[in-house]
Amino acid sequence: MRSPLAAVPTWPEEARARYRSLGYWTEETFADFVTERTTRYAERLAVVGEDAHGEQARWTYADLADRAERAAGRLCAVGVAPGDRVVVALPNIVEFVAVVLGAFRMGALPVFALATHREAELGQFCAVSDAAALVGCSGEVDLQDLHTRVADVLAPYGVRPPALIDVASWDEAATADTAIPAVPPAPLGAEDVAFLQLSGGTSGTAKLIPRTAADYLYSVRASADICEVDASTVMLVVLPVSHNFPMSSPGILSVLDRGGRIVLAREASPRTAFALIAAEQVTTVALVPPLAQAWISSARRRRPDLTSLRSVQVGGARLNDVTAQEVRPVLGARLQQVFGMAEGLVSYTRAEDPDDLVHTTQGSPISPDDELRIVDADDEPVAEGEEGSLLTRGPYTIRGYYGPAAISSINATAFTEDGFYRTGDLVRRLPSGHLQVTGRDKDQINRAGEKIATDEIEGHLLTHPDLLDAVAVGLPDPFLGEQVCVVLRTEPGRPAPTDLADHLRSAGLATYKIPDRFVFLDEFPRTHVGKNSRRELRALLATHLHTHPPTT
Ligand code: AMP
Ligand code: DBH
Repeated sequence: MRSPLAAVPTWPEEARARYRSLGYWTEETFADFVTERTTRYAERLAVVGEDAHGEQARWTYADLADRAERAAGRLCAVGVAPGDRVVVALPNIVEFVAVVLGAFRMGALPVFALATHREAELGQFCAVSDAAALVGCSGEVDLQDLHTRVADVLAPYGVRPPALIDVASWDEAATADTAIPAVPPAPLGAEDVAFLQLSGGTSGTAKLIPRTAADYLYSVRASADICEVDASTVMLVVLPVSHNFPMSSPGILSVLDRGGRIVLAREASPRTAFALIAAEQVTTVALVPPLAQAWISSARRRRPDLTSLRSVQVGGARLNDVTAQEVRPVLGARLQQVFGMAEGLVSYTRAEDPDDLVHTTQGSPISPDDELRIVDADDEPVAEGEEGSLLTRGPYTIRGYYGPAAISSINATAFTEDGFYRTGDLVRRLPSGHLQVTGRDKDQINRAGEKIATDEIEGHLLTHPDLLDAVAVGLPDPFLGEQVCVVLRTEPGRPAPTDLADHLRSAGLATYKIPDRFVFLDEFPRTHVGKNSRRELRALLATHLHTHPPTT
């Protein structure tokens, strides 16, 4: 038996009652959702993509129900019980959908990791969530070895290693699946925590985001309406499918809600994506800004057949106005900007918005009951139209991160006393109500839409014996948005170490976090405060590197 879910800061009863009475929160659980939709749309095609063996799969909703049922049985077979956490670290393969719906079906809670995460990240997620199982796919990664490394990370904390499930070992063709137990109904209610999503830029303690069926399915249904998802929707997924954006904004869940079709791509290159769009008559796709740029420049050269494409969503990082204007003429589809966060709030430009707002803003929130405050450093509202820090609360925005006791101090600063989430984003609100994301006041780097906590990289670097200090800064990059730059100081007279990327890799850090640049300075610019404020130092270093670009 694993420990029960720790207590989670949640919406006060008054807010819950209001969200229910407004019809936002319903009694539908994810288990209900799986059963009802796969029955309702049984004959329709649900998921197209590669399976764990690299074979093409095409599953109807009935097939999906069957695969989910088997996945649930396989979870039970390794000892996963309802309420247990299951860390899912799969690439964009059809088994991802089966495992997640299977977990929902039996009431286990997926923890949405990435296939690119390694033991440093997976170990944290397992430790914080006390995960009963880790689901991966061997092939690109030696899963047994990774599992051993995760167990090594967990041992000092006295956390039992999770059971390992390798979806590549599943033999779905075998008829003798008698070893798979029958699955009892899931015991979760709609307002119980149903899964844990990751917060970008997870630092010292992994911040896991507890979402319920009531709050999440509200955002999914409302997103489906706003984004006009219906049975004719064919959604291509090129971003890592476990990210909140392709999951829910409107994402694969709204496609399943409406009986549309999901097309999973294992990689996001224009060549692969364009072929899939033509072959599967894809109608919509979600991209991060660097991918939008890459697609546009490739489409100009190749002139692919993208006639089926109706809308292209871009989000995860700020899209520049020039790229925004090129989407329709070059890709032949409507642009929709999406500004969202796994903690909740999602903002969309709407089909009826005038072009200039679609090109220059990140839209307006999903819900009339999303409460937004744009404040200064003292939490006082700024004048209308001015830039300020965005705080938000509402029917699908969490009131606290999940975790053992250590998380409560994080929650005390990440949320206001009256339950507003401090997004860490600087925004301005136009008279039309549209938001523009103008910057950030959190210690995070947004590299091509992947969020990276500066202190995570710094912490791992500082374990290197030759380094005295390390500060990670995001430097503007025309393609990535930001690149990861670390500024380092060694003992005077000591040579600069050359093995830092290897050092980080062997610490078990995902490759996307490995810095793009290592810059050595004899001295760091001084901050005004006597004590080192890392935030101030980071700002100074970013300015310094701007005016003295590194030559390396
Ligand atoms: P996470 O908390 O990891 O889900 O990441 C959400 C963060 O991504 C937001 O708080 C923003 O900082 C950033 N983000 C998402 N979409 C956009 C966008 N369209 N423009 C600018 N930043 C964005
Ligand atoms: O970046 C994100 O996390 C994000 C972007 C767009 C998100 O969580 C979302 C939409 O729901």
